[in-house]
Amino acid sequence: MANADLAKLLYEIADLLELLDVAWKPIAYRKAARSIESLNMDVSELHQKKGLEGIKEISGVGPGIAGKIVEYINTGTIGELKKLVASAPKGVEQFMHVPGVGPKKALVIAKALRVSTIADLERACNEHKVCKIKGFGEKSEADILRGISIKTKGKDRVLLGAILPIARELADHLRTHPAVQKLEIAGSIRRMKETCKDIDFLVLSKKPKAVMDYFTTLHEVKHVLAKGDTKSTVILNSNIQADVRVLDEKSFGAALQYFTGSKDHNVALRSLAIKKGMKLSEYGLFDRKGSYLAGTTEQDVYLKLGLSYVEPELREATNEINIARQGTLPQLIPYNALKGDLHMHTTWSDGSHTTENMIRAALALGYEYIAITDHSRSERVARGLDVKRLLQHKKEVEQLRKKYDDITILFGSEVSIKPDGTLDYPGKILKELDWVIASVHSRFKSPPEEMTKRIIRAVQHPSVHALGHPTGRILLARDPYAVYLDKVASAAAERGVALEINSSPGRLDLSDANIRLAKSHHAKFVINTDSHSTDQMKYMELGIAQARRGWLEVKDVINTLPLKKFLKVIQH
Ligand code: DGT
Ligand code: CA
Ligand code: ZN
Repeated sequence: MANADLAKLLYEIADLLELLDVAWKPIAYRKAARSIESLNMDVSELHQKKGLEGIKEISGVGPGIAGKIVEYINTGTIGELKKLVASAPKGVEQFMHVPGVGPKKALVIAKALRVSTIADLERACNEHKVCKIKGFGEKSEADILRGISIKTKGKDRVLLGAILPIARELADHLRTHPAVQKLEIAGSIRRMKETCKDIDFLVLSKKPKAVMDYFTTLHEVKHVLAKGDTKSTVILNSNIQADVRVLDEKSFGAALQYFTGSKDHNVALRSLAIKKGMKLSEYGLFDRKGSYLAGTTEQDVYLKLGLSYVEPELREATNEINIARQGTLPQLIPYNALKGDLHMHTTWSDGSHTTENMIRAALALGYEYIAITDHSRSERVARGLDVKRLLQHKKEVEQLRKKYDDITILFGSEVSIKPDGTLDYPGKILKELDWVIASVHSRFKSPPEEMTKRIIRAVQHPSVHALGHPTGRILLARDPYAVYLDKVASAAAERGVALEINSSPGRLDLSDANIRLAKSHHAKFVINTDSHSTDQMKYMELGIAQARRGWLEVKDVINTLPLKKFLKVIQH
């Protein structure tokens, strides 16, 4: 059982209690939800081992909530939640999950308009009924519409960070079957797109029927939607759809090319083939008379079309085909190019693991250097460090350096950028730090001129080395804030401040398009995980993928530098 599912229910109870104007309890439920989220073991396992007492030992979980948790472990539901949902006016529960609405507004809307479905609410916004409710305006109406579109658009997509491990595990499982000679993951996952709709597998086999039988009866499979001779579609236990296609040797490469997409890349490639008097399909590349030219490997297909090989991450029809014709595609940054991770949190602020745990994890990954960057003092919910605790933490790091001399540990901070563009510690304190990331954590809704000015002011501060998650977006949940990134990138480039590519699966901020934009303004980049626990350090791969989708090379990314050079570059 996933702790995340339970935490979600607890958050929901908190929201509903708040809606019903119950005092204190919402805070208690949220606190418990947060502890469950960052718990290092499965709650049901904990319950099995230690019973109710074990649950009560979780920090922030009192006896009342512990009882609810045990109820969830035993029955899969919480009676209290059902009761609360029933007592809230119809529709409220759905509305409050629309980004930008929340419990309070949801209640007002449901009462004022007597609407009970998201579709009704959308219609009411379009008919300008919402802006007429007391306390709402045209801006909040537009916000709600945007929230609905995020919610419905994102419905069928899954974060790459969530689908990739599922796809890989299933791929490994399928590869064990003797009839499977070769298996590749195609589609948006192979392109490492930040969100994906489904899993596309391609299998090379002489025994398609055996492969179909095996695939459709795997224990990971919940429903079989279609089972054919060479293609099947299933829904996995994780509710994700997966397709398998079986191919023969001669068309495996052509099919891999075709089913990797993107659709737009394929359209451009096919029209190039036509121009050259050839025909390209998922079965192969053929000449005018229909004789087979290529198809066993993707490389052959691109080569015969007169192109250099196009890496999957570049196949988005952003001009890669023209540039491949000239043979001048970038040498993309390799997946093993990074020498350090420069954004991570510890138990000093809102991380789940100690500084020492994080250092050990970084050592295990073979890094030459890392930076410890807990939150600054204004981030109260994230237990940001006041000056006194910051200096205490620094002492701890100085001690740990003696114990771990195989890795260079920079002592830094993720310092919040205040609304006026000043930083959350005085200049004298910032000078004590080896590495400073400046990030926006508040007032996301300022007009773009203001936000741009605010961020540029921070970037120009002499102590800042990097700009954290530069657009603040949360995938499938929150739009980026409005900011003129070209101007920010130029200012950063001028000051030698790196723009972060935050590898956290729900951020991947900067986006691929923004990376290209920033690069065109001569910005340099740093790829970090922003880990809040040791296991999140593995997400670096996603940030590198994003950098590759943004056409970056080794020279664009400062944490590809070996230690000495890196330290030189960050000296201001
Ligand atoms: P997704 O699944 O929405 O995250 O994105 P993809 O790119 O994986 O799309 P999907 O699964 O619908 O199809 C996989 C690839 O197959 C797609 O990238 C290109 C190719 N493909 C599928 N349908 C068509 C089509 O109608 N025309 C063309 N040219 N290619 C297609
Ligand atoms: Ca797909
Ligand atoms: Zn952070």
